[in-house]
Amino acid sequence: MSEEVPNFSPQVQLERIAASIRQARRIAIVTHERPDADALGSSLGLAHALRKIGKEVQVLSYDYIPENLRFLPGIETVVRGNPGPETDLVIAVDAGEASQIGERLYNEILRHRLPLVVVDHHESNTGYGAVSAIFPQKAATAEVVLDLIQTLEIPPDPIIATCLMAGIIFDTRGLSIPDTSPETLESVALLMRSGGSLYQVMAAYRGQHRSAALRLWGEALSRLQVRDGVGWTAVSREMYQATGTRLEDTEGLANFILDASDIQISLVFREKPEGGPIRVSGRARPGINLVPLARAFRGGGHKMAVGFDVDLPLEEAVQAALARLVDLRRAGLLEDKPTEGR
Ligand SMILES: [Mn+2]
Repeated sequence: MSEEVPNFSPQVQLERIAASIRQARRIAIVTHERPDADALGSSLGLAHALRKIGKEVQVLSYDYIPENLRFLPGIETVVRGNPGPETDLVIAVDAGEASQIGERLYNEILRHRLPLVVVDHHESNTGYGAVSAIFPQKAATAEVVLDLIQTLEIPPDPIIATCLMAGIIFDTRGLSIPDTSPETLESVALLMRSGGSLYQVMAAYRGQHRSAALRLWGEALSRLQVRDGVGWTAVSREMYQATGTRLEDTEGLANFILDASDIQISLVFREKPEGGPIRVSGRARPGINLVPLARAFRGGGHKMAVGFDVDLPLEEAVQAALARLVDLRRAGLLEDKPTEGR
């Protein structure tokens, strides 16, 4: 693939992607592993739009679709599988690095030499596509997709609008993070006028937790520890058993803990019911960058929201991650230097 650095104006980038879409007939849309609302909402919104102009479109993902994203219109059309050799164009959305698409999918793209274009908002995007539209000033990839489908002169319908709105609402944590701009609100307004349901998306965002999940959170919260603005807790296999819950019932817990007034960084350590490494979710307030912590354990994410695995027993994993956090913080490596235009 080309190593092109995207230094064209946003409109030129969008025109170039639009041109490759117009030429293609069979299009595969791929996104990052462990897909979130922006990944799936952007993929599905784009897929619906491209079908409206006669394209044959598949959304591909090997990963489990989280329960709270099943409300996305068309979620049942996401298929596990590879883009076949007959694919004319692969569009990667919301994936900052080729590796995030997943080895299996990416290898197939390389093997069949399929043209790959990238639509994203991660500042860290490596520009792995032949053509890219990467707008770090956007709060969500869904906003970039909205610009793209407008460039293609496809008016958003209620289905497209709800999918894209989900990407924006979830990635901005309900329009609450500093990346939320007047343009973000204008995108949401446009999507509402197109028939998207802000009510439905917000309800899904707030999380329709089962009562069993609330009991699990209660267990986890009663064990919350706080030191120097870092709040952490651990979820053990016994806790899932006692409450009748699963790993995904912890979704949202790290954000919830971060809302405590005396906590600037939250970490939730989770055993998986089936065993394996400890999965860690980290969240932080503006001005803190958790990516170096995630990288130290070969994970990744955004400055204020990361995920990584620690291959140790639960209590040792907690101690290892906290020790690394303290070291990085002391070295000043978790400070988020202000960047231009954000
Ligand atoms: Mn995103």
